[in-house]
Parts: sequence; structure tokens; C-alpha cells
Amino acid sequence: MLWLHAHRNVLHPRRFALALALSITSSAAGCSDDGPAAFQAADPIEVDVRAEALASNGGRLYEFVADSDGYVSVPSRLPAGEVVVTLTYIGDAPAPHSLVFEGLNGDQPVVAVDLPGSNNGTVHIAEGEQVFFDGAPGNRAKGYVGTVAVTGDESTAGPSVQSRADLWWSTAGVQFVGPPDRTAPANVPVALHLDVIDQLPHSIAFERVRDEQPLVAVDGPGVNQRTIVLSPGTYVYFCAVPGHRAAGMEGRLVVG
Ligand SMILES: [Cu+2]
Repeated sequence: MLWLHAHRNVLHPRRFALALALSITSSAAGCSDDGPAAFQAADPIEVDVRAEALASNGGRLYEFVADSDGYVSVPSRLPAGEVVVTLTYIGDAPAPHSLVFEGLNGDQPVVAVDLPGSNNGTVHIAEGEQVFFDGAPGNRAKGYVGTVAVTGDESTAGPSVQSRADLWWSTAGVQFVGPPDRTAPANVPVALHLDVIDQLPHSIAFERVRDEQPLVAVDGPGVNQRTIVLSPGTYVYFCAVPGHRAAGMEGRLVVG
């Protein structure tokens, strides 16, 4: 039942957003139903994930493809240095998957997906044999694990972007801690930090941004971050782990 509820939210996010927007607008405007919208939804941010990765990696794609049982295909090698890796999940139903490189990024996901689809993340990686695995609970034990050779210095990815502002989310069980609504500057790099102290996976995703895949994810205790640039407007953020949004893990981010 809980899963079905989460499934419906995942499949019909716009209906949910509209209901949320209407409820916020009507309370802010004293229940007038034809007043100007206080909720200025940001324009959708749609990204061709493979094109983005190809552009970042000088025309190369480093894609890890997982289905409901394990990895279907992984890159034969990765270049040393900073590289954009692509995680694609081809199962039928929403399910958390992530890509962790052992010993890197505090063993937190470089990239995560919670819906069938693809997402990108950036990792700085050294030459040698590198162990990778799926950090979502139980998946490594189910066989989502492997090694990849990291060779040479062919990565052409540019240096990491320096963030100009920081947003922090922390969690307590299936809740975000702190005020639900936040603000951030527009059109500059903003670092999204997610700090998890419990054993649960959590993530931050935005409605209508990048197919609503997680922007940053943590699998169990730890901190992770990702730097993004957002256009002005109001975004609805939520935890994309199935069931967590329905339990209350959502809020608004006003950018401008
Ligand atoms: Cu969560």
C-alpha cells in the first residue's frame, strides 16, 4: 500500500505539484481563488544525459547499466582524472540504485537513480583497479559489484565548479530536519549538501528537473554534495527514495 502510494506520486508528480501550488497560493492569498499565483514555478530543466556526458568527456560515454538483477553492462575502462559517469536503470518499477566507487567520495554515491532512466555524476579517480558497487541497501550483496580498470589521463573533463552558495539538508528518520522552505541565488553554482545520520538511503530531487532523478544521494550515514546552477523560480524538492516523499520529505526552494 505504501509502495503503491509512492508509485502514484512518482508517476504523477505534476498533479501533486499543482495541488501543492494551489494550496499554498490559496492560503497566501486569503483563499481568493483568482489572485496572482504566489508560487512561480521554475521552468523545467530537461537534460539529455548522454549528450551531457559526451560533451563533458570529450566525446566518450562511460555508462553503467543496471536492471532489476544486476549490471547489464559497464565500461571496459575509465580514464584517470575527473570523469562524468552515467548510471542507467532499465527496470520497470521505481527502485533506488546508485553508483559508489569504493574509497572515493566517502563511499557515498557519485550518481543515483530512483526511476527507470539515466543520470550523471562526476568522480575524480586515480589509475588502477577500481571497485564499484550499487550503494542502495542490499544491492551490493545481490551482486551489483564489479571492478573497472582506470588507465592513462585521457579525461578531458574540466575542473570542478566552485560553488557560490551552500544549501544543507539533514535527516532524522523519514523527515528532513529544519525549515521545509529554503532560498538560493539564481544562475550561480550552488552546492547541495545532504547529511544523513541514520541507516536509511535518502536523496534530493527537484520536480521538473532532470527527469526528477536524484541530484544528490546518500546511502546510509554520511554526507554527499553536488553543485548545480538553477534558473529563477520556485522548485519543489523531495526525497526520491520510494515512500519517503509520501511520509513528508518535501518542501520548496525559492531561487532568485
Ligand atoms: Cu528519504
